[in-house]
Amino acid sequence: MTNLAQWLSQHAVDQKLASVVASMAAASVEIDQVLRRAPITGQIGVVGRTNIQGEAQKALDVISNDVVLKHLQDNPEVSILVSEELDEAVHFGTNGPYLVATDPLDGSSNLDVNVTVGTIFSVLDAAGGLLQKGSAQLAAGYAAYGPATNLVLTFGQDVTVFTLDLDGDWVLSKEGLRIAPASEEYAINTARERFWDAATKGYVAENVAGESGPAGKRYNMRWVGSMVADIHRILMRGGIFMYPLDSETMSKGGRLRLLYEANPMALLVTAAGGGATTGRQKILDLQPNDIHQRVPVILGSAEEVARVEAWYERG
Ligand code: P6P
Repeated sequence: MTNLAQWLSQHAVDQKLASVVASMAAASVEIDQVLRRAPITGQIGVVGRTNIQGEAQKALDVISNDVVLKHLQDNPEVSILVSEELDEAVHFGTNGPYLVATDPLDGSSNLDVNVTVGTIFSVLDAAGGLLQKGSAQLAAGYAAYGPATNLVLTFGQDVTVFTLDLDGDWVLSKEGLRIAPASEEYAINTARERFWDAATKGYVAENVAGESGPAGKRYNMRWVGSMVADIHRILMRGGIFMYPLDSETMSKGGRLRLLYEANPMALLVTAAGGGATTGRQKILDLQPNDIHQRVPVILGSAEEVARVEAWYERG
């Protein structure tokens, strides 16, 4: 069996970049260990603070952020950290060539009910500054803490999956992951239908119409409420994830964050042959204006994403 270190070496990944990915992988192992014992150690629950997003910070949000911070500040190749849990970017004072943007624990509201959550990260050239397009990412990935703990990585071309073994080693479990171009599954929070725009309503209505409708096939709907869980399912068996701009999120630009949720997931899905759009623009082409900027996110199987884009083109 090939492990992460061997795979990175065999694929001649730049050693400094590989060390950044390895640091995030090591942080994810430590976070995995914390999560799996949290109900025993009592680390479930909120800390009575809100982050810049205005969301109640869970104890595990703060712990996970501290774990990532520890691993990255100990890596001389990383000079800047942008985190969902930190109002400002952290400058480590090194000349490290890389910037890491991360959501240390995405979906943490699901922890109390033992649903899959994850750590999402994006690696960029620090010289490019804090506000770079997603197309400039040098690597992106996530750890999914589920029945198995997976690490899903891309350096822009292929998508590779590792599974955490019982001895704490990341073992290669899938290479060259490709996302199914078509699908019969869509993921959207349907409780928000009253806020949706015409394009979202039109696309979902076609799916709900099933075999006798314009889509000509029966669809199923899945919404975990944990982006990493939904995206992992979509990468593994196809589908589309939608958090479109709606009348309620309009004022904030969307729900999900560009630098450390939308961009890394868009690079992964695109590298696997899928599509990633706001509905009107490719996510990877967006020019960020703030490190915590929110954007609409529609990504997944190419044919499904194209149908949504066609709805937006109708105006
Ligand atoms: P809603 C989790 O808080 C998150 O950021 C994503 O992981 C998830 O896809 C989304 O929000 C869920 O949002 O509005 O359905 O609770």
